[in-house]
Amino acid sequence: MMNMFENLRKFDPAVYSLMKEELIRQQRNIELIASENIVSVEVMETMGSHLTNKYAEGYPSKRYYGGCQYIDEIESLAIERLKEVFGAEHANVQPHSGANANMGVYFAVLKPGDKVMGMNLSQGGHLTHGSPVNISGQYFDFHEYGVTKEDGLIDYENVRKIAHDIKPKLIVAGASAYPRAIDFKRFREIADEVGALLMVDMAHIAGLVAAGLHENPCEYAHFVTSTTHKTLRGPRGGIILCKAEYGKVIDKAIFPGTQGGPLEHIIAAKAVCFKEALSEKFKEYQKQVVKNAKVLSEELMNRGFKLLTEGTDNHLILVDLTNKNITGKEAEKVLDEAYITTNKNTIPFDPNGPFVTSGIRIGTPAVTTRGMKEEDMKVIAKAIDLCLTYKDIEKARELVVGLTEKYPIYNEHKLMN
Ligand code: DSN
Repeated sequence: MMNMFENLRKFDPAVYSLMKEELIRQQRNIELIASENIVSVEVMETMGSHLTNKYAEGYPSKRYYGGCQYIDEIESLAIERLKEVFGAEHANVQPHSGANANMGVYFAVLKPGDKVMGMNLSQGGHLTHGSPVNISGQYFDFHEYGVTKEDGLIDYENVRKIAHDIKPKLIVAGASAYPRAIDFKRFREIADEVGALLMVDMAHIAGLVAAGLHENPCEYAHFVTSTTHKTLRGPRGGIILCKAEYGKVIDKAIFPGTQGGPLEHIIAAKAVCFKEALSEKFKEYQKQVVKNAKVLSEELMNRGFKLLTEGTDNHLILVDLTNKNITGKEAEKVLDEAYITTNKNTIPFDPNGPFVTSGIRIGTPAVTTRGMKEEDMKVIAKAIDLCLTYKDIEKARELVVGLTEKYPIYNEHKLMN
């Protein structure tokens, strides 16, 4: 079978060999980072194509460059498929990332200094939801809400209270480390009570929403942003969905507001991802992601691990390590030695800072793409326990290698020799 990167191998052995090392790492390791996934070869082929040669500033049939007739069709296809996946009225497929998508919405509806509400980063929010180190927190007057100490769930009454106190122009809902379903309807009610707009960043759960396994924020929010590479399993990139009345202002905020030329090779790969997301197979995949996360959370709890909210409704689990005498940073390192990839993560009210943390975040999208099921989650829980409780890295590694050899990635396609 043909090596997909044969020309690169001959021309640039330095880059080729590092890419190969990374492929070996991906094959050997159990990928539990909740925001990562493994794209199809079809998505990968489209990303690595000649479409990267084309400039196409503007939008389909309104470009600032000639020669865009096929690019226009590709981008229109991506837009129509995306609208169908989420039942949205308007879609913009040009944001280069989730951060750019969020910035696009802010630029569309806010002025510097405007009041906004977002979820506290160390309680599950996102950097771009008003963190003081991010442009969002520096240009806008963000006020944070969070979860309760008692149960780790979003404190909706407190959200309402803050909203009434400060009267924000925009409320941002959505999280990057929250294991439970988010009540978008309730967020919209609160927004309406104070005359605010509602933006939902559904990056983590977009695949679940597409499969009907989580309430669809498009029903309630004025704006919905997402990445395309997490549970949605597409190329690395961003999208914005909105009500038709905001279509023009959103498009303008992305181009020319905050971006230049769109990445049409990525937009084409997004179109391929959306076609995948419309399939029955994709729904089955997402169901398995959720089932796997449930089993993994139960197995971890049975083994004495403390989980935020004592379980999960979605694809991710937040492990509170405070009873295990190990920090998140140390746990990430120990697990990596056993070929288990996770990320350290703050837990709500974390006594340690963001570089050390007291938790790890675990997700099932990538292992599910490899074909792993409930029985395999039990093996993963055992391997994690061996690492973090019994410090038996060698035994854990044996379990991991057993699994990753059983479920190879890109098996039928020879990517690299
Ligand atoms: N950095 C992503 C994550 O890991 O959740 C969010 O953008």
